[in-house]
Amino acid sequence: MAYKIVLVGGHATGKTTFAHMARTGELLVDPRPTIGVVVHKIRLDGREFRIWDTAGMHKLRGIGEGYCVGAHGCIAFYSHEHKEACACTDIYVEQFARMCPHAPIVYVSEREDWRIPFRALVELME
Ligand SMILES: Nc1nc2c(ncn2[C@@H]2O[C@H](COP(=O)(O)OP(=O)(O)O)[C@@H](O)[C@H]2O)c(=O)[nH]1
Ligand SMILES: [Mg+2]
Repeated sequence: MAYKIVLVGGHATGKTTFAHMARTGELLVDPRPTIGVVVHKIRLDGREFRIWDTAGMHKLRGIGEGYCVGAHGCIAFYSHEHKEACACTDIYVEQFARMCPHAPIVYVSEREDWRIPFRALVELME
């Protein structure tokens, strides 16, 4: 079984860069705003995760909170460099919590080792 993990956060809080790092181990040069959602499969510690990298901008959010359906966990992104975007993160976190009241949410900020939030989620999910 693969865990479904939704990445939420305001624009430019680092979701796509984080997803790229988790997939490739490399920093993403020149990321573009995400449109709707992009789903990636990654493996860590013998587990499989499907990570849903959602758009931060309201106009690009597509079905928005609909992406949360059936999620096992959430990673919420905050950025010191984009403080105004953090208010959006709060809104998306609230939406996630409404849609998936029993799924854990972990919070990340800049340049964190991508494995840490996944391991924290596994502890909470299992
Ligand atoms: N300082 C810093 N900048 C980051 C980090 N992650 C992403 N960025 C920069 O933030 C901008 C937007 O990143 P992106 O991953 O597209 O954000 P998203 O909109 O949340 O998907 C880019 O210029 C990235 O280089 C990080 O961990 N630290
Ligand atoms: Mg993005």
